[in-house]
Amino acid sequence: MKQSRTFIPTMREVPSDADVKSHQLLLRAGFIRQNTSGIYSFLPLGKKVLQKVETIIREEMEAIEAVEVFMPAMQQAELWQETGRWYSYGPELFRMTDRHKREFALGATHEEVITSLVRDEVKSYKKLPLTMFQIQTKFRDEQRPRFGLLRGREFIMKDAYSFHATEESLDEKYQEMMQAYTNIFTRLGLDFRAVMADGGSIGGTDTHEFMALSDIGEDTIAYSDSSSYAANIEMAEVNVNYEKLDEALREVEKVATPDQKTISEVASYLNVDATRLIKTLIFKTDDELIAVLCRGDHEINDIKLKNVLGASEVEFAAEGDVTELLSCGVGSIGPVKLPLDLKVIADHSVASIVNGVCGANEDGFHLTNVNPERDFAVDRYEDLRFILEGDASPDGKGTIKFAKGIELGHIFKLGTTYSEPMGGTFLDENGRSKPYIMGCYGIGVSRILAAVAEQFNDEYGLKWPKKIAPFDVHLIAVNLKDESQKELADELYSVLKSYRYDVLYDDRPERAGVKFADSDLIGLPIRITIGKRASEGIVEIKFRQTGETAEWQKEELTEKLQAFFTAE
Ligand code: 9G3
Repeated sequence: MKQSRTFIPTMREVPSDADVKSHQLLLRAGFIRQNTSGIYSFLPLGKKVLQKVETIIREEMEAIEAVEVFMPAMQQAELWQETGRWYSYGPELFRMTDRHKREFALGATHEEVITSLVRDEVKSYKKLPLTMFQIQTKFRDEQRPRFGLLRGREFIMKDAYSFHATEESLDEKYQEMMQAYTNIFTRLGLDFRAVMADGGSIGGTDTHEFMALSDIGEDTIAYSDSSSYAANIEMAEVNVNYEKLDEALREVEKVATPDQKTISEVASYLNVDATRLIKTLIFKTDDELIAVLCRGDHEINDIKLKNVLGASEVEFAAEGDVTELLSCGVGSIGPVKLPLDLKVIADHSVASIVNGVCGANEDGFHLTNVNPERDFAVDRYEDLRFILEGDASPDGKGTIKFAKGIELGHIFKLGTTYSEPMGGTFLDENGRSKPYIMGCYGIGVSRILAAVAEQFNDEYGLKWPKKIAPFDVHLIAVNLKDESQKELADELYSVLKSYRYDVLYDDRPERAGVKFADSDLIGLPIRITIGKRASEGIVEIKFRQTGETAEWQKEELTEKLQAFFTAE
């Protein structure tokens, strides 16, 4: 492609509203443009990377017998009403009505649509398993779209859905998807981890996320420094043996702690370690208030709490509810003498506290020498806290470390979560009607561009991995007014095209400096510069990943390029 004939609007200055490197560079290098908040256009370079990413995904999906479909974005509300999600999802789900006032959801995902398709056609176990996928635009009215393609409101997803007659069949496909995803992210050249994750409101059992390691990632990964254990911190189990101090139990004492509300304030005021404090929080679950206890130096993991309670949502009780319940502020709550009908659930660590400190349920006072079971009852002990760096790894091997990650893939075992309410059933070999057992598998295709840009850049610009670079070669003629340069550049352009290289030929009447700066910004794997030694048939080579340069004879060009592009 001749650069003078395409649309690559590069920018020198850093766009003010772009706050992460990937967003700044994808804008500056002319890959994308923002239309409005969370909504982007892919310009020629961006579209070419998307196509190469989609090709790799299609190859790996087809390799595990997933067949491609394309479903509508417009989804009749009735389908979402069948699963109840029309009512459980709020403003994040774009909704609209047609000219006849019929209601629609703008596709945020396609579980309902694919299940409605399959239930009308697949009636027998003989037609199972069946896996279908699409690469299609999704719409989610995110509260705070940010970081460009990393969190948009209109984005491209590969979403796959599988239908099975048995759990074993789903387990098998789930493992195949794990491997296919591993192949995809490896071929993209990404530094990623597959981590155990939480199914969230999607339900189902097992679920894994594929995280591109990045300090700007919104997710935190807890991984072992000496095993393959890795989990999203949301669901990382804590499997620690808390040693109980061998101390004589002392009498509970009420002490004045004027204006000491936070854990660190009370700990320093009473000169006790935060590990001695019993943090007491009042949560509101679907239908009741509940007291939740953990050690002062720990944080309650609300996702674990939701799963342990089997609630659809849990949140901190409002200050007003707490004052009404306990006639004190949230900073003074303690587990002693709580209302008998208030359920008390505690993290395992609380059981090992001896002569602890807690709120007196009276503003300005705390209790010391408080001992679980002697001074307050706990209905159940559970794993309720966020794992911490330094904790023992739950698999018993090594210590936990944290890393930040960008979620690029998420796979779920859905079971019958959708087939049941939607009447998606088949007849098994005994003629009995059963709901499909399902799985679903997503990849954030447009988000991949940003993740790769986060992992492959330097102060000069982007550095695309060979397999997904928008072009293979950037061919630059320093001075097209110089006959020998023009001649050699045109010759090499047609030679390289004849060898099926994707060439971006910078034939613009621009100063060499501008061409070089744009070339570094755009970040194609290899740059071939035709300059002062053109008459000798010698060209300058620059490898973008390493910055290394070389001089090649034009005769050896294709052979050396072959070696470069076939090298792993
Ligand atoms: C919604 C809205 C946002 C959503 C969903 C529904 C996330 C929703 C989870 C999934 C699960 C899998 C198939 C591909 C892989 C992921 N955000 N999810 O269902 F209405 Cl507004 O999408 N779906």
